[in-house]
Amino acid sequence: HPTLSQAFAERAKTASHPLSRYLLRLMDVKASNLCLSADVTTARDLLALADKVGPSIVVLKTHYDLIAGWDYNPQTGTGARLAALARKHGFLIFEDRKFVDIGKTVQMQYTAGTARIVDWAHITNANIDAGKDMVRAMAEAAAKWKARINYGVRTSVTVGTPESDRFDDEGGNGNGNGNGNGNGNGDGEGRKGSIVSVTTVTQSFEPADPPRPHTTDARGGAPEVVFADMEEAPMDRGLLLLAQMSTTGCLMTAAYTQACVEAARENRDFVMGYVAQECLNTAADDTFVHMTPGCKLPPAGEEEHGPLEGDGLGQQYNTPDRLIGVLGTDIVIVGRGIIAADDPPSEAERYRRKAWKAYLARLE
Ligand code: 5IU
Repeated sequence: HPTLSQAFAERAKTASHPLSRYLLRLMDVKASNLCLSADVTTARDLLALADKVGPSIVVLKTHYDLIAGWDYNPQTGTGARLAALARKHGFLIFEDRKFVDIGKTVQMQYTAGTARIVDWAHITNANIDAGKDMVRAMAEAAAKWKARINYGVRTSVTVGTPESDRFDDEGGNGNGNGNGNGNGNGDGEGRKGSIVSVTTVTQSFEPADPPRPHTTDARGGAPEVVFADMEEAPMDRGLLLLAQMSTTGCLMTAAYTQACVEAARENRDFVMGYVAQECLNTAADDTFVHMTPGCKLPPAGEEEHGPLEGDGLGQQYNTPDRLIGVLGTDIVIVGRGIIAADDPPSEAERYRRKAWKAYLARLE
């Protein structure tokens, strides 16, 4: 397929999704096609790791639900702090949530509830076992979120202490953001369960304005320092379809994978691409991006002897060379290969160099 021999910088011009165009350009500027799977267990470790490894990666993959001490505050919480690190170092945040349910439920899980994933994760993913309509449901939810974040008027009602639940006038669909974090009436002084403040937040972004630095941290955005020539990340959200998994005995059939390809083509303005084990672009106008987990390198200095060992729990590994050069993925996702190393930042650099070399070799 043409995307296999095309430079990321070229694909950045033609990709159908605005966030893919941004990501491909970022990959070119940072010379990186590495995603860190930040599977650590505390919010403190997650933020420290993101800050240290940030320079080497273009995507940070999270599982917010395995993080102890995740702070849900939309202004100052873990999501907002990750988004600030994403701007500082230039990477996108990918919450590996693997949504799967009826359309209405995934809309609510994506935009509301505890974590309000859409607020801080540029990218998330979905398993489409429940049928293709749920992709459209998520696209709709993201579009609504974007309209609201850009020029909405919101009223948020803060109940109880800042840590307790919040609700708003839209039945839990709003952002709950703004200045209503229990201030105005004395931070945290309110009794649990009583209304301590009601704040109307009016935002004044013009719809036609080019993106610009935001005052709210929870939105993701462009790198501030390291890659000052990159414009602001577009205020878009993207979805990756879970087309194939890396595990032994994976039950996803070829028909399921093909349904993912069809769903992607039908939702080009929301679906950026796939989490898959090989390139799935086949039509001439497919511009999807592929990310692949199950990636490891043999220890530094050791030659590769045959297939890499799995983790004993179903995970199987391939080298960046094989995933990028032979199977045709774009971005490799590495977790324990980096996290369990003595020095994760330098190990991340080793993975970045290998994966980038494999990409350059593919262009020849
Ligand atoms: N992950 C996989 N395989 C998949 C999918 C997701 O391993 O097919 I979809 C996730 C699980 C974990 C990370 O968060 O990617 C891989 O971590 P390790 O590199 O530590 O195996």
